[in-house]
Amino acid sequence: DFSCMYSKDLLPAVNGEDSTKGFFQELVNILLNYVSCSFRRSSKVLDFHHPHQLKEGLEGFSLELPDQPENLEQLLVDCRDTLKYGVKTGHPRFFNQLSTGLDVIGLAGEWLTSTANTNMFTYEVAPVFVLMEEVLLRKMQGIVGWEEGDGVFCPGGTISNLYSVLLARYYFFPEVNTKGMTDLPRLTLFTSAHSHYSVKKSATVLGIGSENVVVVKCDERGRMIPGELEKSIITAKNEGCVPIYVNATAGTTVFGAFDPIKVIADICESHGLWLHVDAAWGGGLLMSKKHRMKLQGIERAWSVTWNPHKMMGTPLQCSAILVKKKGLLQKCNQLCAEYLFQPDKHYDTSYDTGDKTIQCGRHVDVFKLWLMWKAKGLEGFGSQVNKCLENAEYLFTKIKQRPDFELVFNSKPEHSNVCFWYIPPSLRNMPSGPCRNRILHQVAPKIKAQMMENGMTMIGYQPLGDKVNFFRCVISNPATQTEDVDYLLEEIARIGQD
Ligand code: ABU
Repeated sequence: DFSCMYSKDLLPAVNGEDSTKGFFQELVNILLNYVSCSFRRSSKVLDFHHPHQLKEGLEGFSLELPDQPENLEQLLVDCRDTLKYGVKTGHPRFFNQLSTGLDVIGLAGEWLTSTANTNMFTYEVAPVFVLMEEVLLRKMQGIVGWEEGDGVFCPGGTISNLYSVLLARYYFFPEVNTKGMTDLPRLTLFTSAHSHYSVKKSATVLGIGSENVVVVKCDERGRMIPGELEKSIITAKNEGCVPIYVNATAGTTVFGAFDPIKVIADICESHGLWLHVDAAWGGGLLMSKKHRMKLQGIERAWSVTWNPHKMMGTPLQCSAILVKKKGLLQKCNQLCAEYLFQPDKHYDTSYDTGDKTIQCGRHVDVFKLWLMWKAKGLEGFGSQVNKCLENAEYLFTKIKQRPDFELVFNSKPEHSNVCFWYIPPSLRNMPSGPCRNRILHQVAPKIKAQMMENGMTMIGYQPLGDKVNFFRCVISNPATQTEDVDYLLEEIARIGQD
């Protein structure tokens, strides 16, 4: 009976072993029930409540913190309710984000990681995890096509991209670490109009300034136009700026486009620029024999962002920055804090990887990926990726066949992003133009709002450039089947009838 028990009755309390076991068993039941529900199509993806409703408290679930301890039964109820009012991102009908799915082995890895509760900064407190990170980074570098390299797992693609700009700036101007930006010329970065906002954010964070990020034009599919890049670099130089860095995206966030890396690499080479490939989303395709050619030229990058928590289905978060030049991360970031990185330790201190990073404490993000890799192998990941892209192609074909949907662009998706509008009956015969666009812009948000209230599926929308709000379906969940794709379209059409 947990209603009479409190956290003080659990370990390390004397005789606390049985109560701890019992408490965990109850918790595991809650988690297992959630996992099963997540895969059940009849269960909801979400049970939506507005922020004020959750803040006010719901049926015994309160976010407020007490002064007096609450009993274990209440804590178990709180755990159950936390999951109940959340979003089942592992549900086969959750299409809202690039990171989806609920990989059982990955989840086991995450549980173990939390149980171990250690820090990645030194070998002495994370010996196995530090070596696993080395093994994973080496494997990923090999798949990119490098013979050697460096890298680190960090908190998400934005931070990985931040590392790439940080390293590029340090590579060309190492004095920046001591003198700051004052002695530096006006640096310029280049990235495409469809790239992730993190390149601009990096420029802001690093004091380069977002106005010094040149946004290069894309073709209609969202791929950087190399000729435009070359022109922009020449213009920047003529204006007295100093170009240092080009970001090529492998799998843009909205369209899933792949920039032509080989041609961009030629341009970078001829101008002596750092080439970064943001493959946060598209990196997973390197695992597939069928699709890896979409990243041709990535081996010529100086750094690569690759997020296994996206296309490879690793639980959040798991993002790597890979760096071609060995030792640069360490040189750029080390401050040799003596309380952590003592040089006179009795083991090989090159494994105290913490000083390579911009963090101090660092979460263990590698074990779940290492375990998944053991479970699936390269081939298993490859099949997983292939299946997601097949489902995306299925969706693309279905939309093409239906008169009530319209594709944002007509060519086959390169990644698993499919972008489309739902056209309500009243708009179907209206000529295209500002009036139709104004109405169409409101359609996706209205459908999404109703969809979230119903809770049976979830998909994102956004405007982009001159395109009014459209849906972006992304498929990265291996649990998703064609029947789920059909369901999504039917649900949109059903809600969208006017
Ligand atoms: N960092 C990009 C994630 C965006 C998305 O899931 O839609």
